[in-house]
Order: sequence, then C-alpha cells, then structure tokens
Amino acid sequence: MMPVADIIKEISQEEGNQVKYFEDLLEKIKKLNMMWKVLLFAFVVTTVQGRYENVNMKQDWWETAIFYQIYSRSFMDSDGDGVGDINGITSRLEYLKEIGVDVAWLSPIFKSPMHDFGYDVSDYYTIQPEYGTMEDFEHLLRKANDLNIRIVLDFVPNHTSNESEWFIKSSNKDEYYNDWYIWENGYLDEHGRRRPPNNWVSVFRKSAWTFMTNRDQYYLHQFGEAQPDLNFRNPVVVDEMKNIIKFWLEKGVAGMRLTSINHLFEADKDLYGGRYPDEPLTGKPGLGPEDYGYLEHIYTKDQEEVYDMVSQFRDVFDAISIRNNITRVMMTDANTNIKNAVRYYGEGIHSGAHIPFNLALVEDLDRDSDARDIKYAVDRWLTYKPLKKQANWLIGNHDKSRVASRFRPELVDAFNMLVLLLPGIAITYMGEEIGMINGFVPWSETKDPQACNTDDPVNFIQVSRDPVRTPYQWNNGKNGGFSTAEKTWLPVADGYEQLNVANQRSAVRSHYQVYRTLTNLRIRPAFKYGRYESLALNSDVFAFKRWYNDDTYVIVMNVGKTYHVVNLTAFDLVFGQLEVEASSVLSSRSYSDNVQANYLDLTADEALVLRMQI
Ligand SMILES: *[C@@H]1O[C@H](CO)[C@@H](O)[C@H](O)[C@H]1NC(C)=O
Ligand SMILES: *[C@@H]1O[C@H](CO)[C@@H](O)[C@H](O)[C@H]1NC(C)=O
Ligand SMILES: CC(=O)N[C@H]1CO[C@H](CO)[C@@H](O)[C@@H]1O
Repeated sequence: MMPVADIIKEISQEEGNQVKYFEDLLEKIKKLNMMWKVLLFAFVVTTVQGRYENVNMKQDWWETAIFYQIYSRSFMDSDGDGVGDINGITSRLEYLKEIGVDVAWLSPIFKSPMHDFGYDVSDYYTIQPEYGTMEDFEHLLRKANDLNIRIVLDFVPNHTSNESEWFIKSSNKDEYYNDWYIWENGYLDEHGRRRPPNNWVSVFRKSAWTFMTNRDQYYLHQFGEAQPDLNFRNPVVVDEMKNIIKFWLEKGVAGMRLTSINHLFEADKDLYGGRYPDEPLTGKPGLGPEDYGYLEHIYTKDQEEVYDMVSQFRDVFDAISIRNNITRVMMTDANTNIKNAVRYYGEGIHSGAHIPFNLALVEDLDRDSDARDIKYAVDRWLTYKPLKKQANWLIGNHDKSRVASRFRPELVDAFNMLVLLLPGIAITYMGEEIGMINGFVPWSETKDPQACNTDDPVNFIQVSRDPVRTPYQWNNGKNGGFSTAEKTWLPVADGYEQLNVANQRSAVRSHYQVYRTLTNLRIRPAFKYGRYESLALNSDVFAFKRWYNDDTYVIVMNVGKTYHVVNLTAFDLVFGQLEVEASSVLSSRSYSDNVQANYLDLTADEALVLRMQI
C-alpha cells in the first residue's frame, strides 16, 4: 500500500492535466482506511477541480465560438442591383457584434456563373464581380478585425464550374489540364447510340454524366451539369486545392469550410476492370432512375481516400496556423451517416477537421419530433463524437427549410436555446435569430437548380432551396431594407413588414431579444466549460442541465402542444428555487421570476433558461 504522504506529494507535483491520473489515485485511496479516505478524497477533488479550471481556461478562440452563416447573395445589397454583396456585409458587421456573434462564415463569394449560386466556382482566386472586388473583401477583413469578428469562407473543392478555365482547357484536351476532371467514353447500346458510362445519378437528379462534343467524352458531375467533378486522383489537382486554401488563409481569413467533402472521390475504376461500376438500387418506392434516392451511393460517396485527403488539407491549415501564431479553423461538411460523420474529427494517423459539421438537429428532427427525439438526436451525436473533441450544433442552413417553417414559429426560441446552450460550438444560419420563415417563390421565379431540374411546376416546391434563401429582413421599408432595387434576385418573404430586425429590436419581447440574452449567457463558465446532462421529462418536455462548480442551469422546453407540469428534481442536485434567465417570446415569465424545481407548469411551446438559487 502506498503511504499517504507519497500520495499527497504525487498529487501536488503532478503538472499535467491528466484527469485519468487522478482517477487512478482515487482507486488507490479506496484501499486506505476510512479517515484517510475522507481527507484525501476531499483533497483530490479540490485539486482536480483546480486542474479542470486550468485546463478549460486554455480554450482556443474557436472552441465555443458562435458562427453565423451569411448567404452572401441575400444578406445586404449595397449598390441597388437586387443582389447582396460584400460591401453590404461590411455595412452590417456591427449588427453581428450587437447580437454577440464571433465569426461570420460566408457562403461562396468566388467568381461564378451562378448556376448553383456560387457553389460552382470558375475562379477560386477572384471575387465574384457582382459581389465586389478584392479591395472590398480586404476592407471587410479589416473592419471585421477591428470589431473582433472573424471571417470564414466557404470552399467547394469537389467540383468547379463548367465555365472555369481549367474545365474548358480540359475539355479541349489541353496537355496540362487533360486529367483534371473525370472523363469517360461511355458505351454504344444495341441501337448504336452513345450511352453514359453507368447508372450514376446527380444529387440534383438525372444522369451524373454529361457529354461534351468537343472532347467527345462524358464528364462526371455529382451535382449539377454546370459542376464538373475534379479528379482528386491527380496530384496536381490536389496541390492546386492546397494552394487555394493557403492563398485565403494568408490573406487573413480565420478558416474555411470545405463543402460536400465526402463526394471528393469515386471508386477506383482500376479495381473494377477499368469501368466505374453501377450503383445498386435502393428499392425505395416511388422513385425512378433519375432520382438521387433511387441508388445506394456506395461508389460515389464516403470513399476511404477522403479521410486521408482531409488529413492532408488539415496539415495546410496547421502549417499556416503555426506560422501566423493563430489557429485557422478547418470546417467540413458531409451529409453522411453518423459513423462516417465523426471520422472527420480524425483518427489514428489521420488528423481531421476542427469542426466537422454535426447535422443531427437538421437531419434527425422534423415536425413530428418530440422531446424524446430531441434527446436522442443530441445524445447520439455526443455519444459518437470522440470524447475530447468539441461538439458543434446547427439547426439550419441555406439548403434546409427554416426552423419556423420546418417546426413552427413558436419553437424558434427553444431551438435557439438548444444551439446556443448545448456544449461546444454554435452555428446560426442568418435570420434564425429573428425567426424568419420560408419565403414563397413561385415556379416562374425559381432559381435553384435542384428545383428547376424537377421540370415539375407543382412538386418543385418540395426540393426547392429558394424559400430559405430569400433576402434578409432588416426593416419594414422597401424590400425589407435589403435593397433599393425595383426587383430583388429572389422575392422578399411575405410578412417582412412585421417580421424584421428593426421591429424586434424595439420590442421588449422578441426572438432577437431572446437570442441576445442567450449569446450573453454563453459567456458564463457553465456554458463555456460546464458539463451536460439531459432528460426527456415526458414526451413533450425536453430539459438539459449545464453546470460548473456550484453554478447550475436548467434549460427546459415544452415542444408539445399541451400544458404540462414537470418536476426538475428528476435531475441530480436540482432542487429548491430557480430563477428565470431567459424565456421564449410567448412565455408569461420574464427575467428574474422564480420557479419551483419540483413543480413547474409549462404552457405549450414554452422554453426557459433557469438558474439554480443557492
Ligand atoms: C454549363 O452548364 C450550363 C448548365 O447545364 C449550360 O447552360 C452552359 O451552357 C454550360 N457552359 C459551358 C461553357 O459549357
Ligand atoms: C502567440 O500568441 C500568443 C497569444 O495568442 C502569445 O501569448 C504568444 O506570445 C505569441 N507567440 C509569438 C511567438 O508571437
Ligand atoms: C450545406 C452545403 O454546403 N450544401 C451545398 C453542398 O454542395 C452543393 C453543390 O456544391 C450545394 O448546392 C449545396 O448548397
């Protein structure tokens, strides 16, 4: 048995932050007699707590930051052409500061013919002229820096635009660019007609292969026809992608988000006799050979090579972070299953992204989800996530129906509480802080290629992403204050006269006010470093606890449509009175009201942030 004095000495000398080390010690202490046990236990716990503080205080800038996604085309138009632009964003940076955002992440601003609104890049080193110039962008960076807001850029590595010089040269068999894309001959059917190489379907519907007459070959495009896939098995392409990352990081952006990362590679055709294999059918009812869901995407998504590529990209971020003595964050976006999703954190010899997007709240929840589904979605992600990595939360983006429309407007505050108060990084899609709703964009004005590709003036609405991209609603003036143009690129959503920032800013209770309260709360240690525990108190009421030392909060939300009385003492160490820190807009409770832990009545849709009184 280890002498007590030695144990104390060892604890005192321990320099690192290995909590495991203390756990081992606690094991040893268990074997001592009772009195020593009690004394030593108290000593170890106090010391460990101190160490936790030290460890936690070392958080890097991004680890609990709030990221705000700006759909660049729709945020603010400075020159009256009906399209959002960079100077428009610059002019609204104070607003981001006001609501407590740390990072503005911009949807693509690179030169693009806009077939997919910037997700089809024709030149990665140039700003889209419609959005401004490089000088405008540098001005944005300077002003953001003055306000201590960081800028992150979207980067689309999977494909370029079909109007990029690289693609045009490749389609002309230019020697250097010849192998930059995926070119195939296709085959002749029994009638002697030229057919695509296989059955692969684009994410936006229809064959993933398009014929180019000048090259007399098909090119692969996993997304739209205007988005030819780059060939990541060509090392020259990989080098160029790294150069692009370096270029923007050196210019001073705080990070980049790599989109659709799991599409970078297709199966290696050499392993299949030189021909890309057909993908098997899913057998899902109601789908035809032109629908993306018709096939099981085992050869076009989530290929093993992707994880090594991510690791190579991360090395570029790390090299520049070290050189500039500040972390440049790598974010990745992959729509995939949870086991693949968490692989983007890195594993074994492969380093991963700082922030691999967590789509759980977006993909796993819908209008029918109840408190148990929310708990399950949150806890499931936390369970799969590597223990020591930071979680991240988002509930919407430029591809997904808005919270107010996907769930209901009354739940906007509850979902903002989730995103902002769960442990880790929070990501808000612009407009969610004021509870914007999907706009209505008729077929005649539809722009989204995913919707246009349906060729269906009735059902296009089910896949159209235009409704979540309508202009930001600043005030009740012309075009919601977004633009002075006669016509904006997408119509402003109905109801902007009431639902806008100016109105909500002057109201005593509004989504905007709740959002600001939440971003202020986030600064407290319980939310920055604190631990997390959750309960579905019944099928309608979800609650979670965050605490740090003695400071304990309970966030409780009734996502059902009926009144409930709940007992929060179901949580360990929650009792007595709690004080209201924040409440959803329609709640009758306001700041500093008291509630009883063992008897809390909640109206439908009511959501509260409560702090335990001691
Ligand atoms: C690029 O693709 C779009 C959409 O299919 C098409 O309209 C356009 O003509 C193409 N441009 C070139 C240069 O091939
Ligand atoms: C790097 O930055 C940190 C603060 O972020 C500072 O304390 C340190 O001195 C810097 N190191 C160098 C070499 O500039
Ligand atoms: C969430 C996200 O970034 N979605 C984008 C993925 O990539 C396609 C094609 O580039 C875009 O259309 C999506 O908007």
